[in-house]
Amino acid sequence: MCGIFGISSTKPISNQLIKGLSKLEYRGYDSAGISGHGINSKLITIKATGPIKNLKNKLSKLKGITTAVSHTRWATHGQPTLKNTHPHLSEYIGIVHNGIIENYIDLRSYLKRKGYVFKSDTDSEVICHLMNYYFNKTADMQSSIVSTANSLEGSYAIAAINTHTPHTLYTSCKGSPIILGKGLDANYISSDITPIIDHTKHFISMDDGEFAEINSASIKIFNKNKKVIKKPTKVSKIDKNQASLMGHRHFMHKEIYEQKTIIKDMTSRYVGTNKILPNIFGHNTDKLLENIEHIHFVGCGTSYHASLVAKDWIEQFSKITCTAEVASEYKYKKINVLPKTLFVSISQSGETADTISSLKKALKLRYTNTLAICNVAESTLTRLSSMNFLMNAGPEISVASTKAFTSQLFTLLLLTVILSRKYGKTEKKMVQDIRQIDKKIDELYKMEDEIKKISSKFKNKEHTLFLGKGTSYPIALEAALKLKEISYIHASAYHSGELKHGPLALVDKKMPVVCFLPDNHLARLVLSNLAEVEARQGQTFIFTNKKIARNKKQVEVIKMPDCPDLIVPILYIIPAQLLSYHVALKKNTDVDKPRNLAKSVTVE
Ligand code: F1P
Repeated sequence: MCGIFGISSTKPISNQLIKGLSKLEYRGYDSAGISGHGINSKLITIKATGPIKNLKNKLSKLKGITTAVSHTRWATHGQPTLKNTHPHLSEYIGIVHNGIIENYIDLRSYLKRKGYVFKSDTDSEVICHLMNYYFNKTADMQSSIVSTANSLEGSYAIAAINTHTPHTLYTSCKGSPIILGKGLDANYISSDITPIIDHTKHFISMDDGEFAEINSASIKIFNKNKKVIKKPTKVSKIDKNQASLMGHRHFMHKEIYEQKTIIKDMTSRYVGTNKILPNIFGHNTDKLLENIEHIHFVGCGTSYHASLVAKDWIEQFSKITCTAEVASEYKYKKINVLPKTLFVSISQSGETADTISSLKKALKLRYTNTLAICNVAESTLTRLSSMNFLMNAGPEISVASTKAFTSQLFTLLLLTVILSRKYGKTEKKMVQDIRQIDKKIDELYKMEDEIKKISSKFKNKEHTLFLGKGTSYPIALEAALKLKEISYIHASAYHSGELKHGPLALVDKKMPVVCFLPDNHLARLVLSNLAEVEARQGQTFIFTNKKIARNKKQVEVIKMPDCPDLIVPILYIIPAQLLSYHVALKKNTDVDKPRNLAKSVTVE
C-alpha cells in the first residue's frame, strides 16, 4: 500500500527519489508525487497518476533540489486521480501520509470553519492544513507536529516539509512504520527499508508517538514532550542484490526459485541430524512450548493458509487443539482463552494492519505467550510480540507471496516437531523427512516446462476449481489464491469431499478442476471425488505421485516426486505457484503488481 520516501542531502536527489519510489512500487500504488525545497525554499511539487515513469517525465522541474518528500499512493479515500495524489499542500506545509485518519470528517469541518480550502477527497489532506494551522499559531514546526499528532485519530506515518525550515524534513508515526536511514552526506525517511538499502545499511526504527527532524547532517528524534531521545542505530542484513531481478523476468519467478536455497539455509540453521536444534524460537522457548495445550493462529491471505496447514499438522501429531482465524475476523470476535494457550501471528511483512490489531487484542487477553512468525525484522508485529521467529527469506517483492509461504510452512513444521515431542512422536523420523525438502524442490523446478504447456489450457478460462483433502486442502486454497491474484481467473477451493454438496453443479466439459493428490491414506477417497468430476466430463489436472491411468482424454496427470506425507504441503504448492505464474504470463497481466492489490496491507 502507500509508501513514503524522503531525502535530505547535500547533493541533487531527483533521480534518487525516482529510484526510491520504484523500490516502493511492490507495495502496490496507483499514483505518485514529490515535493521538494526549490529556490528560496518554496515548495516545488510534481504528481502523476499511473506508473512511476509518468512522474519521471515531470522530473526536470525538480532539477537541483536536495531535500524532498515523496509518496506512492494506494487509493483508500478518493479515486486515484491527480487531486488525490500526495503530497498534499497547505500554505507553508507539504505532507505525505500512510494510514487512515479516522476522525478526518470532523477535522475537515473544523479546518473549513478556520478558512482552509480542501482540494482533494482524501483523509490525508487534513494533516497538512492542521500542521499549517498550528504552525501559524506558534511559528514552531515541532510544536505543530505534536499538536497535529494530538488531534489525529487512527494510524499514520507522515513525512512533512516546510518552506520556513530549508533543507529539513519532519516525520512522525503511530501504528504505521517509519524507518530513518543514516547516510554519509544524506539522511532518509522511509516507510520500509527497501529504498534505503541502496544508500545505507544503518537505520533507526521510530516508535509510536515519536517524531524526528532530519537534515543532511543530522537526525534528531523526540518524544511527544519534545524531549530529544537517543535510539539505537541498527545495521540491516538485507543485501541490496536481494531486491533486484537477478536475470529473472519477474520477482515472482525469482522468488519461486529462491525457495530451495531458503529451505536449505533454514535446515542448516535449525535442524540437527536427528533433532530440531534447541530453543530456535528464542531463549528457553522449548520449555515454554512443552506446556502449551492450545494454540490460536491468526494471519491474512497466504499467511492464513499457512496457519491452516499448521493446525492440521499440530493436531495430527500432538494433543494440542488449534484454531486458525483470519485476522480481520479474530479482531471482532469474542475469544475464549483457556489456560496454557499460545497466540501465534503469521505475517510476511509484519505490517498487515489486521494482524497487528489482532496481536494487540491478544496482548490484552490471557494468553500464556505470543509468538510472531515474520519475514521482516523490526516490523511492527515483531516489535509487539513477546516471542519472534524471523524467517530470513529475504525481501519478497512480488505481491503474490511464494517464498514467504513455504518459509512459513517450514517454520510451522519445526514448531510442530517441538510441540509433538512429549506425545512420543519420533522426532528422528520427522527430522529425516524435513531434511529431504530442499532436494525434492530441485525435482519440482524440472517440471516447469510441463507446467508451461498445461498453463495454456487455463488461459481462456473464467472459472476453475481446486480440490484437496487433509493438509492438501489449504494448499488448494493457496493455489486458487495464486491463480486469482495474478491471472484474474476466478478460482474456488474446496475440500474434495465437499464437491458433491454444491460445487459439482458447476462442473461441465469446460471446467478445469485442479486436484492435489498425494499418495497417502486419503488418496482413495479423493480419487472417488475425482471420479464424480470425470463422470460429468470435467477436465481434471491431478498433481500426484500415485499411479493413475492416463487413459482418459479429460484427465491430465502431473507426476509429483515421491515424498513423505509430512512434507507434502511444502512441495505441492511449488508447481501450483509455477502454474499460476505461466497462466498470468500467457494472459499478459502485471505479474508482480496485480491490479487492485498491495503487498503491505497497512489499512484495516
Ligand atoms: C498478507 C497478504 C499476503 C498477500 C498479499 C497481501 O500479508 O494477504 O498473503 O500475498 O501480499 O497481503 P502478510 O501479513 O503475510 O504480510
